Amino acid sequence: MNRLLFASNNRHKADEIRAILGDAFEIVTLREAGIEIDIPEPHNTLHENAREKAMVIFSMTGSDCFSEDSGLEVTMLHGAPGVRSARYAGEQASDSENIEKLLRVMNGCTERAARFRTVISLIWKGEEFFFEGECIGSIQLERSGSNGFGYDPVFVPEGENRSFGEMTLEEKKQWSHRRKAMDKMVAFLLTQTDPA
Ligand code: ITT
Repeated sequence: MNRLLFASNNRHKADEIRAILGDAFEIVTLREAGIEIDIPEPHNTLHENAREKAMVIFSMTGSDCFSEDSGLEVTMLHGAPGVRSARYAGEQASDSENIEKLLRVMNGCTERAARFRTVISLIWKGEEFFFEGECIGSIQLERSGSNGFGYDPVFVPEGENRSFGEMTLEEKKQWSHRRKAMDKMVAFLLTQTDPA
């Protein structure tokens, strides 16, 4: 099985990515690789932050690795919280505090369109490749469900009436921005490696 180092400290992302990949690749998180690091995300774009995370880990390990930066972009907020999604309500904000702020800022708004975006940076044989995915949807008036992470309890993908927070990993996968970006990375890797 092919092993890939995932430059992330977010266990929810790792769980989702494992559910997406099945047996084709073995994902090793930073913690599992014994790497304790909180990589800064100082940039204004998902691409630059994804690159930063992958490059830091590649320069430490020399191993093929990938990272991903994701964000929620709300139309009426001109794309906010965007790259600041994890820190929307403050540097150490919890998921619940971020949702609370979002619902407060959007209080009374009838225009609730939003999308999730993921950008993956893969460092493969010393070269960098980007893969992107998005999921269009809307922000509910209230939370529902407790599955997933981040803004899942308030985000409803277009074509569904349940939030991501009400879905299993398998159900979220059908709609997920992360799955769409991962599919592109896997398609690329399958042209490069033997998944057997
Ligand atoms: P790493 O950088 O260690 O990978 P992180 O949690 O800091 O983990 P990001 O910088 O990419 O990850 O921040 C993404 C934030 O966007 C995340 O904390 C959530 O608030 C939100 N987010 C991204 N994808 C999401 C999803 O599928 N469901 C709900 N919220 C999501």
